[in-house]
Amino acid sequence: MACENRTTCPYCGVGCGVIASVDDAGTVTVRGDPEHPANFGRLCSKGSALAETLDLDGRLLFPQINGQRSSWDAALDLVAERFSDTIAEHGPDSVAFYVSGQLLTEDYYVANKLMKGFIGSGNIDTNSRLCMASSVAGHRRAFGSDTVPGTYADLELADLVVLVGSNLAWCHPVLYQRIAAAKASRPTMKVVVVDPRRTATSDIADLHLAVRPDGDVALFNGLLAHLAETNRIDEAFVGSHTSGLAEALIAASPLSMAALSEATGLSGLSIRQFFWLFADTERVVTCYSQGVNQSASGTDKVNAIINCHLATGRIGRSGMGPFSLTGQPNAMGGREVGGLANMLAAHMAIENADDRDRVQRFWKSPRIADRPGLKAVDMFDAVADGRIKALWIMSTNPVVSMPDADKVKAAIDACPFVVVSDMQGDTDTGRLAHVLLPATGWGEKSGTVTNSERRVSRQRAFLSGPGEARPDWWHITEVARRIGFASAFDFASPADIFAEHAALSAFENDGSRDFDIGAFAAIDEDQYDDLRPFHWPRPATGEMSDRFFSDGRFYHPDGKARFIPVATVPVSEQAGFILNTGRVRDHWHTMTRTGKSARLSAHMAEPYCEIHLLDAADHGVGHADLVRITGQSGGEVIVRALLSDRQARGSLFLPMHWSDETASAARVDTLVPSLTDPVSGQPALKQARVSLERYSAGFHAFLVTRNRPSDLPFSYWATAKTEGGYRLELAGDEPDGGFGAWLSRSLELGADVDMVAYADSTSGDSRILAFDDTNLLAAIFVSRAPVAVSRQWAVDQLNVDHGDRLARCRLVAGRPETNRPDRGAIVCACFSVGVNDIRRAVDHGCRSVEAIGEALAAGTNCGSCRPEIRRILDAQPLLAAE
Ligand SMILES: Nc1nc2c(c(=O)[nH]1)N[C@H]1C(S)=C(S)[C@@H](COP(=O)(O)OP(=O)(O)OC[C@H]3O[C@@H](n4cnc5c(=O)[nH]c(N)nc54)[C@H](O)[C@@H]3O)O[C@H]1N2
Ligand SMILES: Nc1nc2c(c(=O)[nH]1)N[C@H]1C(S)=C(S)[C@@H](COP(=O)(O)OP(=O)(O)OC[C@H]3O[C@@H](n4cnc5c(=O)[nH]c(N)nc54)[C@H](O)[C@@H]3O)O[C@H]1N2
Ligand code: SF4
Ligand SMILES: [Mo]
Repeated sequence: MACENRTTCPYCGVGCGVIASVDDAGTVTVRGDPEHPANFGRLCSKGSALAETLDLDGRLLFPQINGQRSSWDAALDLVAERFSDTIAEHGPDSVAFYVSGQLLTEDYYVANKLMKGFIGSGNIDTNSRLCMASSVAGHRRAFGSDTVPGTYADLELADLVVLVGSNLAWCHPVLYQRIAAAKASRPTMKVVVVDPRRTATSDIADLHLAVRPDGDVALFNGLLAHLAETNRIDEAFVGSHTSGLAEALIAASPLSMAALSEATGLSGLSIRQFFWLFADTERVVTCYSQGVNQSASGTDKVNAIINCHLATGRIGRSGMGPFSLTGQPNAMGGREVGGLANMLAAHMAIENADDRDRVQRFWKSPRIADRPGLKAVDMFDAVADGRIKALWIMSTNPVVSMPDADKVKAAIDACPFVVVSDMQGDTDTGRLAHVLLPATGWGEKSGTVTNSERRVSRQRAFLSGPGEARPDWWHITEVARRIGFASAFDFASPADIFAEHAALSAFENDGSRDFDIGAFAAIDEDQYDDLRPFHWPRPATGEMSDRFFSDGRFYHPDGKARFIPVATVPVSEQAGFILNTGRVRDHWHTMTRTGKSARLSAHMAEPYCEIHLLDAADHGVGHADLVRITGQSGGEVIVRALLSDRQARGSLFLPMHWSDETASAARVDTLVPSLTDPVSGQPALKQARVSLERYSAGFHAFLVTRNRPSDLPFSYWATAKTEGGYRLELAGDEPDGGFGAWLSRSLELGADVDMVAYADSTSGDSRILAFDDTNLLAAIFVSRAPVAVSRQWAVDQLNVDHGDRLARCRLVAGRPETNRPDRGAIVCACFSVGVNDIRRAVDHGCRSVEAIGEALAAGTNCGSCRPEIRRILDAQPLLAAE
């Protein structure tokens, strides 16, 4: 009998409900929870592959001190002692926590309570600084609170959905599918995508505005001016419920269409089409994500968007409003507990003396941080210059994900005392820790998360933690007790913590603060176990609507919303390419979890740079060449070129996922300077300046192997998990003794291994294959040019029987036999359907995404690959390194 557990996906902010089943043999399978109101049973490719990420490969199983296994007591005592000593000697601001939107609310609550209330410093910041800080700041400027007004249902009810700087199809796939389904059933619904790149999301767009990088403020200022000129201002709403429109209009002072075109990089026609559509449609939702937040003008972009909604009164009503899409599963929960250095707790303000007093009385704490702490970039600067001497990093991998990543790496390396809590043992950040604390992960830990629409859902444990791994809240409370705060951190369970968090949200609130979940202040273990997903607010008494601001009341002291005057960003004329960075469909951040799944690794198996065909030609870069990209402050990456007409000219797009664990030199953030938005402190992660050149290597090679090589003496390498082994792309100089000797050495191939080799002295191509009695152990394809062998076919050879020794020679050709068709690069991760399968189906008469689905099942599970199937149908495949 399988045991079923309702839980929540640990990846993106859509917050899908998952049913995880564990059978008698302990095998886990997952499916979407049909009753969860975020996804109604759907899951994307990442959610569907969750069971494949639960193995123990690379898991941190025991605490470690300086690389040696230690007991929990020794590790916790040491952390408490070093933090206490540092605070005693250098004061509370000499220590810091750098935490994460992937912590559960309960973990986050105790971390914030310890730092702000008991250590007495504001020095707790989070990777949400890199993610949501501009939205938080924009909300607070406009509404007086960090409030997301609407719900997902509003996206389906809208007649126009504007997606600004959001690649929803890949980054919030289930929400994308909900919009796509709504549009399919109501074709009058329109979608506009504002993104410099033509992404998978633009495939459902009626209008794609390939805006100039950072042209967003100009676009929405232009829209505000247009709304005023064409008498579309909702005077009644503006008069009763807002202030500051006149100043905002002066700042948005109408540019001529030519100037607006210049500032936005868009044609006059497309600008007009957008303005007319927005002006004429009452039910508009404007969703925004990292193309908005991660910018030096991020907060202004947020307010430029909100200004247009306030001006038209399109907020707080069904099917309309500004909508910030949160990235991480618990970005919202982190904001609720005050995990940002400039927040307090329960949406109270650290700058406000009454709020500080209230929180301190509630916590009965000896002290309270009296000013904001250091924001992420400043925090790592303070680590670098020695002001911060003890640092605890939880559930984030800043050596990969922070801008100026080499500087951050050096700062952590030089810090006198670094603690890292992680599930994995060997992350780029964990390698630098003095103390490593093993954390339980998804499926092993319990707590709550809040999704983009303010819906709180339970994550439930259905597996026991491996080794001695313990939940993060336990790490923190144990250290707090040892520092001397036993009674304040005497929590027995996540339910206990949640109850206190709920009580604080209601404490002396009376409707003055948006975040109130007082209904759960007395929740007990059983009720917590049974907790169904709910929207906040949920005050102890009285009903509140799921949607905020329906009564036109905001949280500034005068109850009004504010228009914020925002200045149009001048067009930058710097030399070089603009480096745009972001995500791919099937990987999550630094890949410590999705990298474990062969299916998820098949979609994009190598770090790449998307470059416009003409820019590539200008730089002598051909299809599948390697390129070297250099940042202004010296960072450098080497990645595969992916030529495309979907990329804007003058821009490069690099995914953020590869680390020193998975590639030789592909940490994108080594190229990105730590320039931040002046209001929010959020780094501009999408607008670095870089230069590009073709990288010429003595040879290129492709290796499939059952075991991971023990050494990689190549100037370029990238590795990915495959079914039955690994695939590696290599380039550089020939290793000592040649490839055969290297393979034998580094894979520890015994003398009984059957090696089949082929070399063509004219072309320089060579191939070496190693077999045991029945299986392929490794195959390497070496060439002076980028290797042309079919990757998927080669990978598949790890999983077929090669007992017939004569047939082995045929493999050397590197080409599939006709009875074993080559799938080509994997498009559908759920059913492992490749591009060649789809092309063959097209040849056999399949002419629609649905027909392909019927023939091959591709696109019929999570649906994340449907835009790519459509593109293959349109004969415009986007293929990485193939
Ligand atoms: N598959 C996958 N999904 C994820 C994640 C993941 O790692 N993998 N991470 C999650 C997290 S934490 C986050 S924050 C979200 C991020 O979700 P998104 O914000 O949707 O993703 P990104 O790829 O970072 O960037 C979005 C788009 O911004 C565009 N852009 C760049 N510069 C500009 C600009 O100046 N103006 C405008 N308008 N657009 C611009 C980029 O071209 C890119 O397509 O995704 C979440 N979901
Ligand atoms: N250039 C560029 N840089 C970016 C971005 C970008 O778009 N461009 N995006 C930024 C954004 S929006 C984000 S959110 C960040 C994300 O960047 P990170 O937060 O650094 O990335 P993750 O890989 O999600 O790191 C999470 C870590 O926590 C571990 N972990 C997982 N679950 C648990 C748990 O329950 N407990 C503990 N203790 N550890 C756990 C994982 O193994 C992993 O090491 O990157 C930012 N950096
Ligand atoms: S859309 Fe995908 S990654 Fe996001 S919560 Fe749902 S299943 Fe998880
Ligand atoms: Mo994020």
